[in-house]
Amino acid sequence: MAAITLRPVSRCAEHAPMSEARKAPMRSFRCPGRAVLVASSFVVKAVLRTSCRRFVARRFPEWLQPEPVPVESWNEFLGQLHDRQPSVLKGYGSDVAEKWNFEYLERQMSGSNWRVHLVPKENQRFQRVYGQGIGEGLVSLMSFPEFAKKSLAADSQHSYYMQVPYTGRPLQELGEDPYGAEMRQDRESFQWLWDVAAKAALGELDNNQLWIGRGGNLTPCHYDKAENLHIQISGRKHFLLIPPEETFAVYPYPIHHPLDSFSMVDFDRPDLQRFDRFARLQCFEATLEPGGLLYLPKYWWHQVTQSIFQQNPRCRALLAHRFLEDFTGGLVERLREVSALPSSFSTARLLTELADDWAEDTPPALRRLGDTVKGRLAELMGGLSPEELQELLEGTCAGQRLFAPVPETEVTTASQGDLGGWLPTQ
Ligand SMILES: O=C(O)CCC(=O)C(=O)O
Repeated sequence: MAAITLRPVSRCAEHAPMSEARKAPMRSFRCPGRAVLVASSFVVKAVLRTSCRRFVARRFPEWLQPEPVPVESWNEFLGQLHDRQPSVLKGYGSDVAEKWNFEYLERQMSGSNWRVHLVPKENQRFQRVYGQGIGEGLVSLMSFPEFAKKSLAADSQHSYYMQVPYTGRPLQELGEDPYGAEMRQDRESFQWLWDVAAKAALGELDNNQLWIGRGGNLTPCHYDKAENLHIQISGRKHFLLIPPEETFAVYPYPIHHPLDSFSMVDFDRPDLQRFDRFARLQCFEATLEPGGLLYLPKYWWHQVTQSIFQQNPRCRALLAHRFLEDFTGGLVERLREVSALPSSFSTARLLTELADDWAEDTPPALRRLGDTVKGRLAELMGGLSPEELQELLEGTCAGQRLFAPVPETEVTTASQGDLGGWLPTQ
């Protein structure tokens, strides 16, 4: 098969370049811990914000009222990307919205088996990492017709959610293209994203992941190490977004736990005694309609829910245009990113371990470095005491060991850029 090469197209060239965007009138957008300047178009936004607020008020308790993510014009959107702040652009993402329904996808994806997440219907939590004692569910390979039939069956015991690569590295590694001719052609509709990525210096694209479901599913709160542009093709999705600065209010699983990029808090039924900082969480919300594009910066925590229309179980498809993950790993790189808490958290943990384990011969400079990182973390988290910080680093928050050692179990993971479990059977 010919390699799938995707070249930038000129759709964005019609729009003003970034330098123009920066000249637009500016206003302040409140974001926890900092003020970010963005340009604005007041009239449209006022309407959008009102509907967003009504929605918010229905879904969240008084103490968890998210701010809406700004819905921007093209230039403002680029400005937000440039500042690495989440933002929504309406009406850009999808020329294919009308035709990507279950019937069309079934025709175009009939030649292969595809990776589908499968969880008990009563919880519908697709946390992408499964195993005994970790999370109920699994990842299974099935044909598209089987997936469509099962996910639409009212009496099914399970919920189904497909997550497959549409372009990028996983397909190139595969060496063949499992999509039908028309769906290959559809990739042209998304090529303008390359221009967006280049303008905002988002880095190298790794893959596009296609998420397909019938609605009602929940992807629990987690963060990714990749910059992400989400395009809603059909149906509607709600994103709850939490800045990296709030990491410790969402209580990540302890480092090295299979779910260590996930929050331990059940957002629907938070245990506020155990997770008391959750009650002070500052978060944002975005609702994506077909054609909507969300910029989700790396390290931002997100919980995603799909809307469901009982009368009309249409397909909900979302394309996640995902850039190379941050695997730098180098200490210097990590320290440079000290405001991106999850990675600093690992660094602090590592340095603490070093300092503790090699008490005799740990070079003083390394110990000082550990203390500096810990100090900065405590500061960023709003002035935690050294004891509280130590508790978090050790995964013993709320005064009790949160996890017994992970049980001997096979862990099925389908998270982040790892699409390795997906194989065609033809
Ligand atoms: O759309 C979803 O349900 C999940 C998307 C997501 O969490 C991601 O792309 O990281």
